[in-house]
Amino acid sequence: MLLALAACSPPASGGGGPPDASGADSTPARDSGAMDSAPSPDAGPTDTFDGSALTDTTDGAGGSDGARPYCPPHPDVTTQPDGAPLPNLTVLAERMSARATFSWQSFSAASCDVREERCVAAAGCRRILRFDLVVANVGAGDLYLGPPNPANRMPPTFEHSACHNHYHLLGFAEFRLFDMMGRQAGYGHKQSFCLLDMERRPGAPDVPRAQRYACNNQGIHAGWADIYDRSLDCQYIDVTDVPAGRYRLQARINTECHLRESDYSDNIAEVDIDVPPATGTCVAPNPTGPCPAGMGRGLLRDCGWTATPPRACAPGSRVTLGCDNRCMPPLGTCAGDPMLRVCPGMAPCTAGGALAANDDNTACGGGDGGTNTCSRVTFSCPETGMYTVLTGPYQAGETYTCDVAVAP
Ligand SMILES: [Ca+2]
Ligand SMILES: [Ca+2]
Repeated sequence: MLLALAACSPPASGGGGPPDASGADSTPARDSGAMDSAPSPDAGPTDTFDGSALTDTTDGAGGSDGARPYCPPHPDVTTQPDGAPLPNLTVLAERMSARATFSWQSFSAASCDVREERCVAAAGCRRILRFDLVVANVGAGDLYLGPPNPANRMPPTFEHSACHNHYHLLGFAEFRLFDMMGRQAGYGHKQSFCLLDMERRPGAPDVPRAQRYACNNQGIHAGWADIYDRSLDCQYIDVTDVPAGRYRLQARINTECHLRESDYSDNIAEVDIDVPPATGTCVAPNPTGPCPAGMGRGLLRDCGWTATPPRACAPGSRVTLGCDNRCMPPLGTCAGDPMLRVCPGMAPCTAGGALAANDDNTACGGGDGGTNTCSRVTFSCPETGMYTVLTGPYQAGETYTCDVAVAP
């Protein structure tokens, strides 16, 4: 299913942080390109948490509108008819800390996290605090964005990501870490690509049982929640330089107020979190090794792949291959939701070193809510005249078939 999700590789655990209860990803697969993150390096705007949590100190504009405490005057992009009940998004604070983990991760300079999103301060070995962001619609009406297409994804609200090849909704969420003196110690920034129904909220009246919105028709139904799993790109704060101690983790959503809501005062959640002393360090990613709990999702993961025997090609020639018998011309066979990565030479490679990679061949059928979850890539044969194809399921451990064929 998706385009570019889970980030990189899953290094050694960094010490005694909050227990990683999960063991397995409990969240449903985000159906399609999911989301991403954003430009804004380590520092980001500064803010303080105490007192004026609802008063923006960075964006300047806005503040005077009582109904939108920190909203700059941006247009909203939702499409509720006039008079229809409005949605109300809120962050579930307890879910931020419930599965928080500290770990070391090696970021290549070519990774989207570094190259475009700048979610970490620099390439190399970084210590990151990963956590889930659960955004519930507790309002009376649906949040509705509709199909993601260029017609309604134009600047300044939406920005095209060359790295992930899809449109980012700007100003979806910001994360900050404060010390107990209220000083900002870390910053993260995420831009949603895909808002959808992922979890039905218990207890809400008249909540439909079936998911209504997905990546091809985006929104969050009243009574449902969207989940940004901790394994996703940029769903973290870089804490490499943060000393051990108690901190306050803050998430703020709909920061630019592009999404129209009935209440903007509940868009900030804060939870205390203990940063343990740093231990361990990055371990070299092993693309064909097992995936640590919660980290085995998406095209960029560096675990859970299966290597196929090296193949030869004519250096410089264009090679197309795939396990995609749902597009013309058919190539190989596909079942489930496979992915492909092509590595130069005769050994498995990390995401940053790949010649090409693909989750869903969206050229036909579409992966984002469409029907084609099969994979196909085209790349230039490297100078060595050898390449190695890795295959794997979108979600590590799931059943899939990816019998690769090379186009004649
Ligand atoms: Ca709200
Ligand atoms: Ca796929």
